[in-house]
Amino acid sequence: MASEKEAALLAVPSDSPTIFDKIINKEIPADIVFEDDKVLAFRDINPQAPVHILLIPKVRDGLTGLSKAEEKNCDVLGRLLYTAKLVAKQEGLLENGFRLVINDGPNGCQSVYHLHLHLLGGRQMNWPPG
Ligand code: TR5
Repeated sequence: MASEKEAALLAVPSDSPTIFDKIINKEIPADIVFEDDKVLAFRDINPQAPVHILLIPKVRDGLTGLSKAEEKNCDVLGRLLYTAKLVAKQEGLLENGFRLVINDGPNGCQSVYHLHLHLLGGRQMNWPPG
């Protein structure tokens, strides 16, 4: 069976509803750490660090990925970044730092086509990323 990342390499970019819509609509459970009217943040099911949280816009509005961003999306993009800082603080990551990642498209290893930020922390990160 293909791993999540192998599946990502095979994933076809699509505008169809994703698993994140079900999480937004509370049709499937998620470990939600932050929610307001625009942004939802929940723990990644397959964490790559002691803290691994996904931040998503609650309304996708065409944002299958960052490459689809338009000027009309600037407010929610800013809100996502600022919320990442709030959640990093909530998770105790401000002192030692953290990493934000946006995977985009097949080369970026994106597997879920609903824009999301990965907030990773709680360990030393490496550079360059794989
Ligand atoms: O590969 P990209 O950047 O698209 O990231 C998608 C992320 O969604 C991966 O890190 C997955 O581990 C994560 N993911 C996938 C599912 C899922 C999830 N995180 C929380 N809850 C999840 N559920 C319930 N189902 C998933 N298929």
